[in-house]
Amino acid sequence: MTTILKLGGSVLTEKDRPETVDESNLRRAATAVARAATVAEPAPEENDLVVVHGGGSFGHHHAAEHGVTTTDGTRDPGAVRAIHDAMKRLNGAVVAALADAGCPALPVHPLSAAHRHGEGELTLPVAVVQSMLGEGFVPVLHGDVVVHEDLGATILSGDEIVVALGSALDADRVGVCSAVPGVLDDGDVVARVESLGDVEAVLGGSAATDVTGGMAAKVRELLALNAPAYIFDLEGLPAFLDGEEPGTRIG
Ligand code: IP8
Repeated sequence: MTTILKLGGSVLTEKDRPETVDESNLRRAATAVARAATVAEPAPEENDLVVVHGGGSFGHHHAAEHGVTTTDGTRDPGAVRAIHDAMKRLNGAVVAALADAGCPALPVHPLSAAHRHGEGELTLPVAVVQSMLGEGFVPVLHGDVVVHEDLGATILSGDEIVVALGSALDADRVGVCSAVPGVLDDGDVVARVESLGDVEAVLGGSAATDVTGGMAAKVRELLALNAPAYIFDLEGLPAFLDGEEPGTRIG
């Protein structure tokens, strides 16, 4: 069983304070992940878990400062390093929290392996992730800045990594732990979204435009996966890791 879990940057960091980890949320998430990675049932060797985390107040802060997005690139190596180094600091904090909780976590930095080319297609080699899983480790990847043919370097979001890994590893389940308990329709969690039509119907009745756009984009990407995906909040994380279906099921 292969599970991919995205821990949202808005869960792990304090969004409005540059480079500030939300220590209590991080500890909560790490405890739940460590438990799932080490429980006897199913045996850890039959239970491959890959963690991906977002940028929160680390990557996004520096990306905005340098005007770098998923489509606006930079050729300034200092800007690339500033964004990447911030993400490495957050990744270090996440891996350390997982390790403290007893999880065999190891860092994987996309800048050193992934790139975009052609029309923006992503190549993300997964051999190292597979080897880590084979040896019982829990790889921890993160949203990053990556080299982009003809644009210098652009942002690679954690969501894109989740989708790429989902296909490449033929994942059985995908979980996205976000700041909200699922796809919301007038404050109520929608149990299941099965098509783009459902997304539009539901998110049409939702709150702020930027939040809606973010959630709609997330849902659209997750619908492209073969595996069922779930969007939930920290409250739902232990249930997801136990094989239950918290929040909204996508697909
Ligand atoms: O928070 C973005 O990842 P996301 C990573 O998953 C950077 O969109 C470097 C801003």
